Amino acid sequence: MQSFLARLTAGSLLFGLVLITGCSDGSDATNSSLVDAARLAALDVGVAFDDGASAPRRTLAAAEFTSITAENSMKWARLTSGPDDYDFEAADTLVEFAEANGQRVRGHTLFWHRLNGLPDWLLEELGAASDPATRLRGLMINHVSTVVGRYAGRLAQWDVVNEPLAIVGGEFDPENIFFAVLGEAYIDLALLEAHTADPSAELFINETFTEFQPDKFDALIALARRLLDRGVPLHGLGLQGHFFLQAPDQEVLRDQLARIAALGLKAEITELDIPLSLFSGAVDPLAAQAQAYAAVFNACLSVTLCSGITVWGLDDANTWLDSFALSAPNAPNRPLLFDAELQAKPAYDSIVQALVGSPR
Ligand code: 9MR
Repeated sequence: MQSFLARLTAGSLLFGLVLITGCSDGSDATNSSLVDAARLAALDVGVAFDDGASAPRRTLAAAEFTSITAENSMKWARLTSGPDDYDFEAADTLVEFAEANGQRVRGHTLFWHRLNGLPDWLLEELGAASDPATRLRGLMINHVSTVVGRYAGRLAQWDVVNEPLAIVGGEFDPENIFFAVLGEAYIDLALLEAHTADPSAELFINETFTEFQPDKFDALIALARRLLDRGVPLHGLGLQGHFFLQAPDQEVLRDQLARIAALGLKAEITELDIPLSLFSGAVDPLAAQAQAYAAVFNACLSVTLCSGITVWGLDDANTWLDSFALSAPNAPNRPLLFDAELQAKPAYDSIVQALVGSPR
């Protein structure tokens, strides 16, 4: 009761502070209400970020978030120009940046076959191999031990496997080269090797477009269950949360997060963005976007094992949605918490309020 009262008091004070001071705008981001609210609710609030951003953006990312995900700099294709030619400069800089700011780091991602996640040389290697399965296993083991081993003890979580399932439906993606060569065993291998390389890191499978595809979500749960039944070290499932086709439904999301938690796994929303264009018919689109952001946070906050929410980008001037074929026609999509001038949007306030009013 006492700790509930203490939190209630702290929460009221913080809520008052937010109302009085308005939202943080990045120019005076040293006393972030979002970080305070996130800590109060015991939820990591993260941002996808990369080395090379401007100084004001670095200041904002440092001040406003408790967690950092490398948007691109830890992908296999970015790290390598050949099987053993690694360049860790950008990834190292990012990890050092987060550590200097006391932020958690999510590693993203070891095995992803889509877009620019896969190095060109990998396909050449497999094409030239007399036994592609053995070659692929060897390359995967080398990659995990090199990358996960390098950051062992420093990264809190890894998206070990990204998007194993087809975009639509509940089957494995036949174009997933790892699955095509090794079958589902590629996931076991990746998780087992990652656990060996860093026993303290929490290992995730990160999946996309499950939030409005019940069949695909069921397939993800079934996959997790099979892995757990086989004793494979899996600690969490990430739902990416790219809501550019449809706004989030709080109840559906809460149920999905609860089903992940029911397996004893952590759940995270790992790549959240919600374009403003979804609400173009609303009287106040920014307010509607804010409500949608709050719905995602409230869904997560009602599930104890939902441990983090990461937004996929810092500000509206830098979003993958503006160049992605399906969403580019709506550019500027304006899907994030800060606008192109780095001013906090109503969505920022709405998630602070959700965190402050959190039941936990
Ligand atoms: O936001 C990322 C973009 O800058 C890259 O060009 C793209 C290809 O590597 O990846 C984007 O991030 C993706 C993430 O790594 C995995 N889930 C889907 C994200 C959007 O494509």
